[in-house]
Amino acid sequence: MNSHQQPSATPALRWIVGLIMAPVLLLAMISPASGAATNGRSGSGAAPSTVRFATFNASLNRTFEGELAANLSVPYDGTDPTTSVEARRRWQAANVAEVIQRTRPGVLLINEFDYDAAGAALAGFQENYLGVSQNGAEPIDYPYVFNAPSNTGIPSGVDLNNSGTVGGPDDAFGFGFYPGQFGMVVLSMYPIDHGGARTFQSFLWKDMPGNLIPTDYYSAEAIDVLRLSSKSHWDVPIEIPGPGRRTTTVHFLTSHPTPPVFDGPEDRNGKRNHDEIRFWADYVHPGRSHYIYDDDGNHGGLSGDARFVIAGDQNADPLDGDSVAAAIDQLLRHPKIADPKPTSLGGVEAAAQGGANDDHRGDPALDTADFADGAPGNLRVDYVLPSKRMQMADTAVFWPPLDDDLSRLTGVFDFGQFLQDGIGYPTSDHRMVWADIIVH
Ligand SMILES: [Ca+2]
Ligand SMILES: [Ca+2]
Ligand SMILES: [Ca+2]
Repeated sequence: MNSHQQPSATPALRWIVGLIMAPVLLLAMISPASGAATNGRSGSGAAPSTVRFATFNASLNRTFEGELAANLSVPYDGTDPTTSVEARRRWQAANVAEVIQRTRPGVLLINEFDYDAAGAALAGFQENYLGVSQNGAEPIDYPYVFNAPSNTGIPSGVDLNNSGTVGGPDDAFGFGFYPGQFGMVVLSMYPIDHGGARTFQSFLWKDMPGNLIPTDYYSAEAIDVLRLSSKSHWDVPIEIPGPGRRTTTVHFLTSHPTPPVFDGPEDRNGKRNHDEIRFWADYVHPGRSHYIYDDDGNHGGLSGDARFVIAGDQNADPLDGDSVAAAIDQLLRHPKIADPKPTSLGGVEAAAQGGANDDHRGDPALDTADFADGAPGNLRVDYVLPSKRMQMADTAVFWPPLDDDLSRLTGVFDFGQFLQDGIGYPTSDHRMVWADIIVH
């Protein structure tokens, strides 16, 4: 399940139209390219001063509250994933864990991981999936986590979608059927400064100067309560130990802007997506961050010399898809932000799925998501973007070509299976993106 395709329980039919095209076009997949190169390398491959930062929309969201925690409460036992929904969901979680075990990020954002206040889903994932060898890969332990509430599924009490009634996923502060659906979590091998962490869950959209709120669409009552962040925006300070007693703080700036679709001519989601991306562009720029306040009421953004890495599914491609023009360029062309431009062989191969991909202007090597090929096609939407103060050693999108054994972890979309249980991929329609950053 991805952000372009809302949950199977949604009555909206728009996404189905796009998906109908997918299986036909996927059958036209070409034979894999030759070459031994793979981005499915194992081991961190990183020198001591280098830290692998990663983002992965892992599609670990479920239809009902508590379902993910129940799925993850026991390990996957190897049951044929075609025999039951439970087995299939545990198999998918095991595949997500294997991607993480093989890429071994030091600091990882997972998007689309349902939030529960007790942290039950996260604890189950750590103990029963990451902590268990998947297909011979080394188990992986993240002693430090950051987990906090998401606006998804929290009732706003206002008719946000102008349906004439109040309630349901479209009237929540962020689209979701229950609180925390499509949430996010940060996993780290390095200590997290929880006292210095900041969340921006309740920041109001109207408080961003020059915002794009479609004021002719929303009621005055709606504008008064609209939150900017569809999930949340977090500044999570990671303490990276260096030579001697030196420690370097890297601010891990995480979010998951709303998909710029599922709306009308007013483009309310496209405009919110644009401004959710803009939030970090302003936050890292001392001249532009004065208006920002966090959930504790503290104002401002990062200082000019702060080290940071922006991570997340931004739901915006620089050239293709439905986002507001130049939405992601706010980050990619920012004077303080570097674009590592990670690539994969699998993305190049998948462009042969045709349809919308044939008209894309973006280089498919940069794509990070295998979306429906009727629309929008495969896109670059997932990013790891370091501050220019830090050098980069290596970067990639985890999307092996089909002749690589690890392509079983990314696979090809199964439309029939998607209709049955919402899991049309071995892991996700998004791919993990990582960058090795030289911190010290
Ligand atoms: Ca409504
Ligand atoms: Ca596709
Ligand atoms: Ca593309």
